[in-house]
Amino acid sequence: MTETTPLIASPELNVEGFTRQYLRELTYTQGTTLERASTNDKYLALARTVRSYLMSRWNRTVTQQYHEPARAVAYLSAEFLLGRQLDNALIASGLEEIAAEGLAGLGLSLDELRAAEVEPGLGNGGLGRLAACFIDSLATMNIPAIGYGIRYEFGIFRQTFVDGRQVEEPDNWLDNGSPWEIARPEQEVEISFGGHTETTTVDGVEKTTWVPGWSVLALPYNYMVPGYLNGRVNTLRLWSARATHAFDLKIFNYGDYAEAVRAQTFAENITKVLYPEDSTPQGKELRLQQQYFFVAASLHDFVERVLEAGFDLHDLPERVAFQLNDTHPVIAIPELMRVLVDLKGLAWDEAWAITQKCFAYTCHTLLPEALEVWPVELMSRLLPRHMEIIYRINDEFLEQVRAKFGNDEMLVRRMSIIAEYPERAVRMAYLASVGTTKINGVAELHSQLLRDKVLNDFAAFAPEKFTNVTNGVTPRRFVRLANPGLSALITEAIGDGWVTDLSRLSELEPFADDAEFRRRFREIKRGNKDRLVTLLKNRDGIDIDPDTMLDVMVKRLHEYKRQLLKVLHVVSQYDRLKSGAIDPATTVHRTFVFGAKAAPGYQMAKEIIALINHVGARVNGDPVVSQALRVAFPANYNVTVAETLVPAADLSEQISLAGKEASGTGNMKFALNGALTVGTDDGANVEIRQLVGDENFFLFGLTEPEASAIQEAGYRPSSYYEQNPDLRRVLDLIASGEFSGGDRSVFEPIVSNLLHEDRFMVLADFQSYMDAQERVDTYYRDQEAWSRSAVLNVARTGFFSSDRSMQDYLDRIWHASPVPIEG
Ligand code: B1N
Repeated sequence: MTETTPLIASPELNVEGFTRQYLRELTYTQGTTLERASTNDKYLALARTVRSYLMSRWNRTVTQQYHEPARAVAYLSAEFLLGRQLDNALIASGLEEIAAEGLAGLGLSLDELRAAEVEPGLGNGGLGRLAACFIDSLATMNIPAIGYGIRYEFGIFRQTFVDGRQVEEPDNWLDNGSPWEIARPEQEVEISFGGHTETTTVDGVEKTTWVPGWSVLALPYNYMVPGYLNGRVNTLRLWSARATHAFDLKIFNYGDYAEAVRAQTFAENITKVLYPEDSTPQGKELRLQQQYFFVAASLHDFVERVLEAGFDLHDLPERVAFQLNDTHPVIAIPELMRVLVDLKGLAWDEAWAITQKCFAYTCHTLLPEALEVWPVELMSRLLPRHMEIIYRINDEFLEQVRAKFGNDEMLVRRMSIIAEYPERAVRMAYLASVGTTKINGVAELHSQLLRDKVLNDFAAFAPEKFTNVTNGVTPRRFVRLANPGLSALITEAIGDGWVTDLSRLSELEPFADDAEFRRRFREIKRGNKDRLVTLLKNRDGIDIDPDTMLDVMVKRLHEYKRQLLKVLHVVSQYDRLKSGAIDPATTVHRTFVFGAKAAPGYQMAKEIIALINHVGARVNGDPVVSQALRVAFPANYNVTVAETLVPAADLSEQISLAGKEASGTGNMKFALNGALTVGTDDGANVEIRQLVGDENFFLFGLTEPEASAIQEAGYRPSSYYEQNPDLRRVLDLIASGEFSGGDRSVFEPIVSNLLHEDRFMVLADFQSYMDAQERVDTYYRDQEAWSRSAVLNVARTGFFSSDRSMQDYLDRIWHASPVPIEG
């Protein structure tokens, strides 16, 4: 491709240039005037203005990639939880101050307009947000990378509370226009499903073809992924489903207009909605359709469009590393085999060697029920050719297992990609383990447990495949953007290099002992609390007191994360304040902030939400208790809320049962913003504590080996109830109807589950948690000591930048190198 487009300069990077471009967008794109424009018009014009500054960088990046192809990373993920785009684009383009000034000159407020953006909630929680952090880091580190995912028409549901219970509403994020995406209908891809396979023998060679039953179109939408001030803009490509034209036409020709429109709807269903399950896949047919849909479109896109014509596919591993974000895209493995063998005519063994080299797999869980399996019946019906390919992969793999370990049929059955019970099903994590070069966990402890427990047979078979990459978060969004006050203080102290090299935060260490620095640090924290006060007041009508300790637990609602343990602590404090055991005047005043969505079908999680809200109402309504203790549970916690909440927090609650949280990433965001952690020895907490030091972290609870040992010996939660009078009071109080208007039946299922099952050992860790909270109170009274620890948390957690995670993936898995953008 020779470029003949005359160079169109970006708008000038000054207030005048910005203002001119803004008025142009308002006039020519929005078709309105300053006087008539709605807030949404003004926001859209702003978004397009900022976008126009990044556009030539985007073009330059794509053109350079075309002329100097290098090994690229293709990150395949069913979720990208991006958060708002405007702010990030503003800092990446260096436009922040210019935009604020330019808008002010027109009588507009940047803050007001940025609040008009509806965030794309195309993910559930940590896994989706991690993908968004990773592509931000790859762009900033100048790595040729492309993200591939799904453009859900409805992202994660909007949560509201009715009588304290969760109600889900559709997330119409596209309703007000979507200025950050560019559709490329001419690059659509046809994706097929169903039908049957046919095998013929030509010149003694067997050849199988798939004769599909139906197909849909995958329409790509491109999103900019701007690097931070480095001239690179990578691409995130999200696929949307449409009916095929042929299908339409055929029905139109029969004259059945209504049927043709129905077909359209049927096709578009595939990308209609994000499944709101976090860690508990439901095995729904539509979900498998989604997975195959985006994966097949992405592989096709890379092979047929990104690679130059005539590219020798034997060299594919030199040009791409496909990273599989959990098992959701693992169907890509048999799909690439199908492309190479059936469509491109490569021999099976060659194709298999290429496939294994191209893929790597990240596992994000330890819960056995979270590992995806697809019934063979469903897989054969929807993807008959892929099912055959999986069988052959499995047969050859199990032959190797026998060759290596002898004819241990128990072992062979354990390692088979096909499970036999309770029904025949494809174990996607096993397929991923067999079909990739590398398998990684997301924190040291998690990777070790993967090797020792969840995938131990596979680790014995191919130990060299297993590695760890501890998660990270992007410092651009979660420090620089979310915490402007702290960012300015850090930059004043050590310069601004930390934004792209977070390890430099260690240079802050000496400032922990500087009283003036600590005073300013506290002042910033206080200012961040004021921002949160305003947000919760305006958004939720919730009043919180910025002079209390902000004790925050925000994450998906799941029993293993143990929001219940936090509730038991709140109830215990309530009880002690009410009974006079502690004095509301002298105790440390706390605001407990919760944020959590429950999967809509997860009953127990929804009961726990109701319990939090009911306890909150009782606590906040009690004239004595509420002097010292308040509960705030804003509905619909999302990335946008996190950006105000995280910088305001004093205490970060990371209290999962040891061995259950793969990593956690909220834990990193809080520590980086100077909250202290009360946490178990789980996930990345382990590494946070090692780095910040025991004296700056409130550790409690069983270790993973201890918890496992108790489980093996037979865990009896009621024994803790019987032996601990404090715990008994708390559980009895909940059971008494104290928080349910006297109705004892409402929370009975929760209490009874804790007493008789308690899968995640809440009762076993209760006392240890209460003791840790006692230490928190004592420490918080010494504000100098507390803020010293808080500064040290910031100074010592630079390791948790997603830039570092990306460097680890590059070194251990991808082996790709930076390509700076010229010009
Ligand atoms: O992935 C995060 C980790 O920090 C968390 O510890 C982990 O819980 C989270 C099915 C998941 N694991 N599995 C999921 C999400 C959606 C879905 O449909 C599973 N999310 C995690 C990042 O590594």
